Amino acid sequence: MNFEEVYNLPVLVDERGSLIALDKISGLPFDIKRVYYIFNTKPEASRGFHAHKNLHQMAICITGSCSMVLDDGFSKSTLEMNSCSVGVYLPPMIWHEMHNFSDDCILLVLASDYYYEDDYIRDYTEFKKAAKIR
Ligand code: T46
Repeated sequence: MNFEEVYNLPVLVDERGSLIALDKISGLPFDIKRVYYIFNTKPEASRGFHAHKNLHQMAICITGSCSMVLDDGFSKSTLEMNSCSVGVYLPPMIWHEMHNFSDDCILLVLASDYYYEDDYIRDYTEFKKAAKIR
């Protein structure tokens, strides 16, 4: 992979506890237009299995754990997500899959644009072809 996948998010700690604020100024590589979160995922279920053509995203496991497979069409890596102070950056044209959700997993995702189904590549063969000609 030729991009920085894992971001250690800036934690503001004081005597009351901790707070993380995310925007472009604090290091996020895009402006946020949409936020969604995934929860109550069935133990045997996996999600994702697509890449985005133009969307930039940051995924943060707020509670619990899951694993994230990243694939740029040439190499794959698997990241264990179990910290609310670590963000996984999902730039365009990265095939991603989420597996092994714990019961209590809440996966927060910050996105650079609104939801457009046209932005998804959900076919792996099509993704591999597109990744090769970039
Ligand atoms: C991604 C990974 C990390 C909407 O209507 N609006 C939305 O903003 C989103 C994200 C989804 N949807 C609808 C589309 C489907 O009918 O919600 C349903 C489930 O979406 P999907 O099957 O794409 O969910 P995941 O978990 O496979 O993928 C999601 C995001 O869609 C995707 O952009 O990168 O999480």
